[in-house]
Amino acid sequence: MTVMWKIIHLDEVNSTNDYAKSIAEESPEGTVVIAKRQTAGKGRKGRSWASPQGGLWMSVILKPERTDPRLVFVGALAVVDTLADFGIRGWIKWPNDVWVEGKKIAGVLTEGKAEKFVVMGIGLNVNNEIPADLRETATSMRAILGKRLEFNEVTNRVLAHLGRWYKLFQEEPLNVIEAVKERTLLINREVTVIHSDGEISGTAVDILEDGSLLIDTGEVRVRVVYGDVSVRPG
Ligand code: BT5
Repeated sequence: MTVMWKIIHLDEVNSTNDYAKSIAEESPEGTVVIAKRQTAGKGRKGRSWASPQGGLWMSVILKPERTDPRLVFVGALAVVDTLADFGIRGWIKWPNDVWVEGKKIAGVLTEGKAEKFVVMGIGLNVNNEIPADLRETATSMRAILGKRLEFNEVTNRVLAHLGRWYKLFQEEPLNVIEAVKERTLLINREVTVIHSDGEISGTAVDILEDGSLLIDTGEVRVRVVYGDVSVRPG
């Protein structure tokens, strides 16, 4: 079923994800919260997400039949396709980042309440400044194209692609996994996966049907379900 989007626009909020979670149970699927600025934008594991004016900070309320961690890929794919519409080549860095020209341009954070709702937060640097401490590692659509973009056009594109990938995901999640594999940076690259209890280094060889990353250490093949992947240079 195609989702109808209903957008709530806010000037400022701590985090669109937190706001969306607070209204999720009584809101229909397809409710979208967009804020001009977030004062406490968040990434995974308590990290912060810089959210000055000019970027797309949005959270989408979804109500899939089952909670599925692979849903995060739907957000990343929507961003990659949006970038392509504006002539930018983006890559998915498993599991939840989008990179352009060696820098991070977007991140996806899914949260939720099992069997009730999923809130998919997407942060995409569009026209915003990149804070000084992130300039080595982050970029924006404006920085890549050398011009400001029509913000609403970017938002509409993200939502259109999101609706399409979400529908495909519900019909057949494996199509989504295949699409991620085609757009990922990591396959055949040397990676280091940082876990809560250590690190594994090796070659990323595949993304499996369950969305996990398969690493070949030279001795064994390890399936990484969730982690922080850093691509080792060289
Ligand atoms: C993410 O976390 O990449 C998920 C980011 C999700 C942000 C959206 S915005 C709308 C919604 N509301 C929220 O509160 N959050 C979501 P993670 O993989 O943990 O990456 C976080 C790291 O990315 C930080 O530690 C920084 O190194 C870097 N970072 C922070 N802000 C950035 C930015 N604007 N652009 C690029 N990199 C950034």
